[in-house]
Amino acid sequence: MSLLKFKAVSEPANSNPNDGAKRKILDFGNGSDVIYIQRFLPLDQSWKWFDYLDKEIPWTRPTIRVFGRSCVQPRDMCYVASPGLPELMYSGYQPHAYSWDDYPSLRDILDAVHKALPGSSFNSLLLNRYKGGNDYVSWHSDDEKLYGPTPEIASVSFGCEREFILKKKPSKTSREKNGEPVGKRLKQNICTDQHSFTLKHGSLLVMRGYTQRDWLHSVPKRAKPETTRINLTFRHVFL
Ligand SMILES: O=C(O)CCC(=O)C(=O)O
Ligand SMILES: [Mn+2]
Repeated sequence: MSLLKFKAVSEPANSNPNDGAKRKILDFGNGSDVIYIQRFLPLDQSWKWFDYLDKEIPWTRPTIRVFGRSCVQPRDMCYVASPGLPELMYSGYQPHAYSWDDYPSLRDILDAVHKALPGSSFNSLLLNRYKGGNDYVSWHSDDEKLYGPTPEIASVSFGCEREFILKKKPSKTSREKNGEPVGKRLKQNICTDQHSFTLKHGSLLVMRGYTQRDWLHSVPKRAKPETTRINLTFRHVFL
């Protein structure tokens, strides 16, 4: 049985209805933090954008390589990037980079994200579409070199609510280096080694600092069929 416990990040039942528009900053320690704004975009505008993205984006479901095996990625994707950036490559797959000019609504969503995060400048976007509960993204971190040592990743969600889970990467070597008994450390970290968010329609979640270096994240499968969810992750690629 795992000693790790979830810390679910959610609204208490008697919370103020305006609280959803507020930003919550969760400090995960050691220079990693996450911002969550549940009601980042107005709901009606978010549904218009959901319909636009669902219909207009040239979604593909590529074949990727996982542990040396070819498999169809368990969700649809699309990639948009500013001109002149290095190509993105993940799991042996190089997606075509579409232009922001082809999808004007993406610029409007990007503007809203930039307004919420002054000082940030995102120049690429990975879009994911989960067509039901069977679609998912497995444990990973977005720690590719082209995003730099402390990537800021701004994630906007539309449609069906899904669980987004972060768990700390195992760091046995650093524990051993510190000379601490492993069992003691595990007890101290209880309730803080895993965090779960229910990402709402129109929400914004931002991973910052060392979150990609020290944490993994996933959107697990669901037993229920579920409706479609679309997620946009804005990133900054360094030249
Ligand atoms: O769908 C999500 O919320 C996360 C997607 C993600 O982690 C990714 O595209 O790297
Ligand atoms: Mn990711």
